[in-house]
Amino acid sequence: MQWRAPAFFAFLAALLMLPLAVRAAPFELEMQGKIGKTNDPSHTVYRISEAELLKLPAHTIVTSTRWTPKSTFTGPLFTDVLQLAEARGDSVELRTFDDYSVTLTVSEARHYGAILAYSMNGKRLKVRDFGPLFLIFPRDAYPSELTGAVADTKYVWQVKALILK
Ligand SMILES: Nc1nc2c(c(=O)[nH]1)N[C@H]1C(S)=C(S)[C@@H](COP(=O)(O)O)O[C@H]1N2
Ligand SMILES: [Mo]
Repeated sequence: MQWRAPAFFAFLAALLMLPLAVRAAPFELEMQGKIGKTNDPSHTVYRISEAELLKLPAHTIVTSTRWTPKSTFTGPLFTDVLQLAEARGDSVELRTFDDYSVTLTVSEARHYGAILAYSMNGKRLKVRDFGPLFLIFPRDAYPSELTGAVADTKYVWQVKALILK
């Protein structure tokens, strides 16, 4: 019977480590450009950890988008994220993991209360379903302003960096 013990403990160890392997690595959001605060050795970038982003007050927008049915999106206000690095620019370029880029004004994001959503219907967004961060506007509340070809360019998923201009 004694030979079973090592096998049992190896099995137990593998079982305990499983969540570590399955869990996605924490994401980071990078801010650059006209920012007042940096946290990297070159003093040009402010890296926001996932933990720091999750600590910001969570806001909710219930809306459909062109890609998703009516859903509850949760995340910090986009303007609260900008404040983490003391952003000064009037406009901000969003860059994504799929190399898309669009530039918005900070005032339009503030006006509509856009959020950087990390979850949809209570589930964290994965990179393959618009995660880790999806810029959401209250489209259903302002259909004439927030639908159409120009507005569509502003719903940005897979956000990885914000460049203040
Ligand atoms: N991450 C990411 N977000 C994005 C895009 C993209 O290519 N990647 N395209 C933008 C543009 S230009 C528009 S019009 C719509 C495109 O959506 P579609 O690819 O479903 O047509 O999403 C916007 N958000
Ligand atoms: Mo587009």
